[in-house]
This record gives sequence, C-alpha cells and structure tokens, in this order.
Amino acid sequence: MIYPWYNRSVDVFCDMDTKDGGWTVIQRRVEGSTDFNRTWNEYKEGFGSLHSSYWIGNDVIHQLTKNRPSLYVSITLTNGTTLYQQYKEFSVNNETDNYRLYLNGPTEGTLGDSMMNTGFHLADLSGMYFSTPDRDNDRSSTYHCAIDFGGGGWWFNDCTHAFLNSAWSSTSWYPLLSSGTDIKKILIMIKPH
Ligand SMILES: [Ca+2]
Repeated sequence: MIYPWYNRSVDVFCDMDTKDGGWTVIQRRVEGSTDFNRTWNEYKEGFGSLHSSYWIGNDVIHQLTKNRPSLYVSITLTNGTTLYQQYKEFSVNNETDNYRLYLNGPTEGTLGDSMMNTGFHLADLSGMYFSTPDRDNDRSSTYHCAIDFGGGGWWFNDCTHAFLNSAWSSTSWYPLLSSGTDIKKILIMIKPH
C-alpha cells in the first residue's frame, strides 16, 4: 500500500528482487489476460487486478514521478529469458498537459532503447502526450495511433516503436520484439533515486 496523496492509498505490486528491489510496479501484464483497450478515464484512474495485470493509473503515475525516478521495463519471453531497459529519469505530467512523458538518460539494458532515442525521430517518445482509443493526442495526422496499432493507451509521436499497452498480439518493443506472441510477462516499474 502506498500513499500518492496523503489521504488516499493505492495497492501496488512491489518488485523486491530486481536490482536491489524497491521497485513500484506501475504496469503489469501476464499473457494478455486483461483487456488494455480502455478509455481515457480508465487509464486516468487505473484498471485491472493487482495479482494478474493492471495499469496503476495516470494520476498516480504523475504523483509518483514528480522527482523523476528511474524507469525499468522488464519483458519476460515465452522461452523464459528476461530482457530489460532502464532509464535514469522518468516523469509524467498532469492531465491538463495530457500526461506528457519525460524521459532522460543514461539508458541501458538488453532490450535496447525503443522509447527515448530510437534512431527514428518520429518514434522518440520523450515530450509526447498520452493518447487512448477515445482521445487522439498523437503527432500523426494519418493515424489515431492508439487505435491503429493495436488499441490501448500510450504515449505516441508519429507513432511509436514501443507499445506495451497494446492488444497482446500487437505488443511491441521494436526492433527486438514485434509481436506479443513471443512475450509471457511485462513489468513497468519505478524507483526513486
Ligand atoms: Ca492522430
């Protein structure tokens, strides 16, 4: 149980094994067991179940990232291998700013950087707004990225290489992973410096 606000508690999953532990899990997905094709308000408030799959909620993420904690993405493949990518600084602005993403390095890991400096500037996500199937805040005039690349809430440029809230079959961390069929489990988590 954590207290993002002094008068309101939230139950979260804590990872006490990875890199000295102390990681607060803001997203957890196990084999596509929960539908992530949700509305703006559902992403705002959070959804899912603590012991299977969940999104903790964008308002909570905003509260927890004001001091720019580290971000750790962990993806376990169906063959048992776990890959990761860590970013030194992560924050999400408030709803008025459409939960705008901030990422800063250094970054390191075995997944590769598919969010910050992807090598393709239209896929770089730092500074981008959050979109959902019912809210297009992306930079593409052609696509509604949150619908057209699998259906789910995420930060998009025009559009993205990483989409971990997509329909499971479209879940991607391009170029390393382009289909959810290779993925067993995803954790996205944060830890203060
Ligand atoms: Ca668009």
